[in-house]
Amino acid sequence: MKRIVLAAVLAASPLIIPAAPALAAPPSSLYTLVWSDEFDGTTVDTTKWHHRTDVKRESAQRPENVSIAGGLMTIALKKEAFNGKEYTGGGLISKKAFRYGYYETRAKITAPRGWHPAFWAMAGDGTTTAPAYRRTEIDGFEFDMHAPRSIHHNVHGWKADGTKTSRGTAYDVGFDTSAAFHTYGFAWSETDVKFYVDGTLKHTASYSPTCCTQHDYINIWLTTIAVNLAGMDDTTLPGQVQFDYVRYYQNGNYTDNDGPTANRYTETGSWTTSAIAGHTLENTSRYSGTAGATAIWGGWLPASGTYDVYIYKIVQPNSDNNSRVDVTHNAGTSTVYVDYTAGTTGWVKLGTWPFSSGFNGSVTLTGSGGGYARADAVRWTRVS
Ligand SMILES: [Ca+2]
Ligand SMILES: [Ca+2]
Repeated sequence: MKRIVLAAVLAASPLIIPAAPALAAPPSSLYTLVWSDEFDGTTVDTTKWHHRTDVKRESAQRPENVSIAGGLMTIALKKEAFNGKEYTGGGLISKKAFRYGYYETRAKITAPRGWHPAFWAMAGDGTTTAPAYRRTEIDGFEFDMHAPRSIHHNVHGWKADGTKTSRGTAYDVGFDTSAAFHTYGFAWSETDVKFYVDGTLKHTASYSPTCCTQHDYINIWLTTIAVNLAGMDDTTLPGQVQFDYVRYYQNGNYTDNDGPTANRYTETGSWTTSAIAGHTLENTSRYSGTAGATAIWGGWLPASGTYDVYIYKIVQPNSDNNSRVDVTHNAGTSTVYVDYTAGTTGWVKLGTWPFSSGFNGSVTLTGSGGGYARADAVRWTRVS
């Protein structure tokens, strides 16, 4: 009966549903939102954000140019003298740094010729775009507004000397970025970066660090500066770039013995820092020749579920040929023995087990004394 009534209503009043922009989302349901700002307040949440305050190219960046209202973060683009420049821009840089996962924003860009709006990620705090420690740079979008429909997706690997290697693309984004909000996302994994616009995969760039792109931790930048690549158009200033939200999702996690996750790493017995690099190329591993010395990686999981668990094995002739690895998970503790003298350096899958969300589970490596036990990193990758 209800079905008939509904059908009658639909027949009587034909519904015209406007075409909505595609809803963007992470690449799979195995990703969980772990950090975001919806910009719902009235001021910048300074527990989450640094202001961009550098002076670069044609503009100086000012906190005064960033405002939060109506669920949006707006960067005002002005012609005004400040810090030696004729223009001012601005932006926000997340205080928290992230690694692999899916990053997404929704933005509307009303910026004239000469400006450079961007949604990107790189280690830094906004006081400079060239900190000595920057390594991976991923550009979810960059526009140079003399060519306002040309979107750039890049992966740069910065070296300590300020040079870089780059991979990327530019193409016609297919719409007027000032006419409506669109979503822009990128999924960073150990081996590639996938770029999305309005939920559609547009480009895949390889990520294969050898010298300068280091699996490091990156901060999210939502910024606009003046660059004057082909003239400045001041006739429509002040311009603005608006962000509806920024969201970061993970489908697993890592615990390393260096970097921001090192606080989940502990040791017992005698360990020494090795000159041998681990998974993160510039960072070192640890070793112990003492039978019974342990290295412990604590877990932090983005969601309850089933995870593949891996340990990073550093193969050397003098390594421990029988390290005991105990994995504590929701179904108990499972023991695996790993020969660090055999095979190739890289991730070794220990097994697949259930874990709860949050701080949960651990991996403990125990040296046998039969060569040096070597400790670096553990990885959890959600599979269901
Ligand atoms: Ca919002
Ligand atoms: Ca390490």
